[in-house]
Amino acid sequence: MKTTVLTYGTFDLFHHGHLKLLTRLKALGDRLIVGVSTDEFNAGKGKKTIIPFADRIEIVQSIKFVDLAIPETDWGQKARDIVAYDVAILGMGHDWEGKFDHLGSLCKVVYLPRTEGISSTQIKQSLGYFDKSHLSDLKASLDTISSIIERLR
Ligand code: C2G
Repeated sequence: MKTTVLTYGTFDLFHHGHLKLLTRLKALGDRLIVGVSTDEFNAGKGKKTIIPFADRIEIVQSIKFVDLAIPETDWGQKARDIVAYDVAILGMGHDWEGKFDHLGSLCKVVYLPRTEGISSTQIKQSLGYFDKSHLSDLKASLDTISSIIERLR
């Protein structure tokens, strides 16, 4: 009897926090199904992604231990997916703690610790830092570093 694990996410700018979570979820069972939020569903979450849905789901499906990637189109689909795929465990990062407990009547619901120090939002902010509006800040920092080096010579 295969144990199917199910999770959902945006997986924008896929990073090691996502990978670690998916790795730990797969270790809970034999089959891992990942719902990837569509761009339209993300708009509903108030999330604008950098990477379009088609590319985000292709990346997730390409992960060798992900058995199936499916579109996530609405909040209500979790219950349908749990039944349709005979899911034993729904797993999410702990930022969702408690939000899906109501699905506990259909399957086990677990929340795993997030990976600290990385998030799609942080990556976007870092990318934003190097746009032209920050060049003066960057130049000032470089000038400071140069003067410190001069003094140390
Ligand atoms: N995550 C993590 N560590 C991070 C970042 C994210 O463990 N440093 C986890 C999140 O807790 C989540 C999963 O990776 O379980 C996907 O994160 P997001 O792409 O941010 O997904 P989110 O926008 O939270 O969408 O219906 C549920 C939603 O689709 C979840």
